[in-house]
This record gives sequence, C-alpha cells and structure tokens, in this order.
Amino acid sequence: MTIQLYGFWRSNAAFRVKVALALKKLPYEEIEVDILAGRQFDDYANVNAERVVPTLVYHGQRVFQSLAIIEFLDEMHPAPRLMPGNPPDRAYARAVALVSAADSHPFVVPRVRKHLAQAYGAGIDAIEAWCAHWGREGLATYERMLEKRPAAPFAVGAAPTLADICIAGQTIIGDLYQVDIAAYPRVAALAKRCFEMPEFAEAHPFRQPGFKAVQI
Ligand SMILES: N[C@@H](CCC(=O)N[C@@H](CS)C(=O)NCC(=O)O)C(=O)O
Repeated sequence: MTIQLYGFWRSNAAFRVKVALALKKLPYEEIEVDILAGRQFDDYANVNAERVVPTLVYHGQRVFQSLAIIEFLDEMHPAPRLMPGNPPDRAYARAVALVSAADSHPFVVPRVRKHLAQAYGAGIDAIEAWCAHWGREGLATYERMLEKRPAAPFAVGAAPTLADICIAGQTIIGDLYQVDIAAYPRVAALAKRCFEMPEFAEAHPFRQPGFKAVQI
C-alpha cells in the first residue's frame, strides 16, 4: 500500500485526515496506535517525535500534523480541492480549522487528561467536565463565526473544505462528552450536512473498527 496512516479510532486529528483521504478517494492502510494504552511511547516514538497520531506515510515519506497532512494531500491530489483557491477564502478556511485544531481540541487530548489527573488529582468527573467545557468553547466560537459568515451550504461554499472537516471534528468532541449540539444550531446544521456524506460518517470514531465505550 502506497499510503499508510498511523491513527486511532478515537483520534480527532486522525478523523480529519481520514475524511480528507476519503473525499479524495485515496485508499490507505491504517496502522493502529492505541494512545489510550500508551502505545505512542513504544516503537511509534521513533516514527513521530511528538508521540501523537496521526502520521501519514506517503510513498515512504512521513508527514506529521493533521492540517499539514491535509494541505500536503491537497497539493499532491488536487481533486476535490479541500483548500479554497482564492487567498481570502483559503485564509478563512485555515482560521476556521485552527479554532478546533489549535485552540480547542488540544485541551482534551490524552496527555492533557493524564496530566490533570496525575499533577492535580483531577477525577473522572472533573476531567469530563473540563473536556465538555473546551468542546463547548470551540462549538460556541464556530456558532459565532457561522452567524457572521453563514454556510452556503458548506463553510466556504458549495463543497466541503478543510474548514468543514474541522467543524465536524469539533462536534465529535461534543459527542464524546455529551454536549448538547442543539445549543449551536448553525454548527448542528452544518455538521448534519457533513455527516450525511459517507466520507465524514464513516470516519466518525463511533464507526471505527476499534471503537469501544470508554469513560474519558
Ligand atoms: N495538532 C495535532 C494533534 C495531535 C494529537 O494531539 N493527537 C492526539 C490524538 S487526537 C494524540 O495522539 N494524543 C496522544 C497523547 O495525548 O498522548 C494534529 O492536528 O495532528
């Protein structure tokens, strides 16, 4: 297989790349790294210096960070375009993406949850409340952004882009931590539109082969 993806069923960042690969109809082999069991610190640490998933291996070339991976795939396989063609729209798509990828999702990853427990004695309930809080913060930001620039019907026009992938990913944080998505109607409508597409639906953590119900 010429494309491999180190990922994990629950990984939001891997979800983003899985959607991009599916939209571009690129077949790939997924190599599971169980980040809940600490497997990112085993041999995989030699693959990814940050010890996080995803890592894309493209014809032997390793590419890291989900947004960089998606931009790379977009350059190598331009159809369909996930990065808008004109600079203002491209900047907007990147800005929307970073709300989740840089400003919300990083608060809920396993290393943060583990540090809350180990350094501050946070229990499961406190950690769940923390994750739900940051999930809601990202969703609320997206709701305000979509109010200012309504989806038409996707965030940057007629077809999904990087922006929609990241908004859909943010709603998954809501799904994992029982956040009421109905409180964010514009986001909910956009996410519904995305998850009606098999490329998004099949990448959802709950649809992944390794899915299991876990507490946090
Ligand atoms: N900004 C990175 C995020 C990578 C990341 O934090 N991945 C999580 C899973 S979604 C992970 O592997 N976490 C391992 C850990 O926290 O120990 C990206 O977008 O690729």
